[in-house]
Amino acid sequence: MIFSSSSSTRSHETGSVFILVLTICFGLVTLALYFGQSMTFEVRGAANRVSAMESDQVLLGASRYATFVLATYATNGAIPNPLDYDSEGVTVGDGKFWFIGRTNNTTVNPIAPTFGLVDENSKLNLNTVTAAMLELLPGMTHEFAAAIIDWRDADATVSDGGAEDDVYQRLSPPRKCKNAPFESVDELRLVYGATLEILYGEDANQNGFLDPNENDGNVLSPEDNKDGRLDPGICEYLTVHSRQSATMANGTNKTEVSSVNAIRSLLTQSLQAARANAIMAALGPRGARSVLEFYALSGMTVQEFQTVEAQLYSTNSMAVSAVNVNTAPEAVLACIPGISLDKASALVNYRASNPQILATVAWVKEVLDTATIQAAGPYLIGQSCQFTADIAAVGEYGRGFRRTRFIFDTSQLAPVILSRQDLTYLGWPLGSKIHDQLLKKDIR
Ligand SMILES: [Ca+2]
Ligand SMILES: [Ca+2]
Ligand SMILES: [Ca+2]
Ligand SMILES: [Ca+2]
Repeated sequence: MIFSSSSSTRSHETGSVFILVLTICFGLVTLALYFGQSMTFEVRGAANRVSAMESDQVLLGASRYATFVLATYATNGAIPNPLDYDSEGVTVGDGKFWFIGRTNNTTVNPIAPTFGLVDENSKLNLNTVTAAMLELLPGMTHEFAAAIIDWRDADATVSDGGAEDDVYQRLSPPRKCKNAPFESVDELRLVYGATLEILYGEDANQNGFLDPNENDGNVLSPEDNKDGRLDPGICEYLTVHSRQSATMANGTNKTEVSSVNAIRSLLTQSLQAARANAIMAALGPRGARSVLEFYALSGMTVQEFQTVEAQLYSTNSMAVSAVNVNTAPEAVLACIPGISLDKASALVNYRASNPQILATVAWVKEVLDTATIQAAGPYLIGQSCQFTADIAAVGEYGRGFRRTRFIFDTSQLAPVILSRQDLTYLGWPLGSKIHDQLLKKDIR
């Protein structure tokens, strides 16, 4: 019995040691797995950080490329032709970038990305646009248009339906009405009555086309009408950066179109004296109030007009920040005095079917009658000096996504960056097709 008891104790001890060894082994394996997984996360994290740094460098390279494109193709108010430069999946080192663009043909419903630089002069200038023009924008209300004017005007007089200091003081927390010009379009968020719906509409990620969550009703933010068409907010059509240049690229001053003497002098230099006299006679003693009116009244041929067009300028306050009739979407053109929705649509259709005409504004005379040109002329131009490069960038294997919107001014000798805004927080802007292509290449 004693022997039997000792044998049983040894057997128990062996069992205990075995369990102890098993426990230790299990612990070690757990530790090894934990460290293994932790190192995997560390490696992935490091790879993502490297990709993010790559993306930052790609962004920098893309902004320099945009500067080059504008310096080469955007002199004297010209619009760079998207066929002359790369804007889609451009390779920089191991990364890539895209210029997120807008379609020039607004009769087409955008359901996929467009690539290219965006003309800021295709939009209404928030600091000069009138309340009546603002009210014609899609989704705009009379009250919000009035509040926008009150926000930027220096006085404290409340416009009909608008808001000045007393309204802002009643808010929680109270704030003051700015009573000074807008510095960015996003500043509209501070204006009384602003909602994300009015400002950004269905285009929550501000990429200019319909993403799945922008066409699913209330399933995912934003709320949309699920009609298969993109209904953007007013920010799509507004800028604070459009500004005509008073000088040519070579530094010479442009000619004020309403000055009869200055126009006579320009025409005499550019054309035969007899022809210049005939044009001055056609213009009459009053001259023209806008470049378009000048062309409509002058009786010039398109070729004659093109020899002087780039040198013409108007210091009229609306003309300085006027809309480029060659690039503006239908919704913007419809806000211009004298142009209703049907004439805006006629302009866009004519432009879309005659893409070769856009080097001059002369074509507008084929669509609008002289009376409409006289009313709309001061608000329309054919040149642009500010452009947006809305850049999406990724590093190696499509990782480290970044998006930054640069706005350039080309009125000086070299393009200058006016503003730089990080939009990475809005999420992936290039649709599922490009996303899936990048994922397939991510072999890690
Ligand atoms: Ca005010
Ligand atoms: Ca969108
Ligand atoms: Ca939705
Ligand atoms: Ca819709």
